[in-house]
Amino acid sequence: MAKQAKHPILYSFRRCPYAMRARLALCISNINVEIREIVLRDKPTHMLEISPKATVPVLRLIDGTVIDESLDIMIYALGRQDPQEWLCEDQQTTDFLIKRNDRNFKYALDRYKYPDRYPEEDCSKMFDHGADILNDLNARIEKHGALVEDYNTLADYAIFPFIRQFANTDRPRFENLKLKPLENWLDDHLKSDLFQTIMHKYTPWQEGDDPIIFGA
Ligand SMILES: N[C@@H](CCC(=O)N[C@@H](CS)C(=O)NCC(=O)O)C(=O)O
Repeated sequence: MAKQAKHPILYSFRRCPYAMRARLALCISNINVEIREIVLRDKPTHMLEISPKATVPVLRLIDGTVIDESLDIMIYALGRQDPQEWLCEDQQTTDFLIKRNDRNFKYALDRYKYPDRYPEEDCSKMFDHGADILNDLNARIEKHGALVEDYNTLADYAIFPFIRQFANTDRPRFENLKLKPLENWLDDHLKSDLFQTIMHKYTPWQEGDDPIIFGA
């Protein structure tokens, strides 16, 4: 008989912004999971069995339920425990900002960062498309202190890993946008204990390894 898992299992990839947002929420909600760092080009068979769409993050609960969308993992974790009130009242703005990030901003980010992957497309305007969204985020932060409320909520944590990638692609070009409130907001996230914790480096998991508990 298969051994009963003691903890939920999280398949994760350190540098993936979707996996980062899932780890942020799991960490803040104090849910201990067995973390299995993967290599994208050599995904574990068990992960592919439980989630054939083959993207990280994937969370498998002890009862066998599989959650394989990063935002759903965040909402699951915060539904269990939400000590910093990331789930705020303004769900409409939160949904709008996250959807725009996951569709429009990610689209521009991929093409700005990896134009070689899109040889048929003209990627020359992708920095500007991303920057339009950054301008809007900057205005919101300038007005409220964070994206939705006057403190960081779900939208901030779901979005900043993507802004990090955009900024790191060409730091001087990003800084040249002169979006100080956004830059400070990003720096605060990157310097936070929470971010340091979720960016711990794990050796890729292999079948038979002893469990490594994340968040413990
Ligand atoms: N909608 C998914 C997207 C996850 C996603 O695309 N993750 C990337 C890594 S950043 C991935 O696993 N890609 C598969 C691959 O590169 O093989 C989510 O929010 O969880």
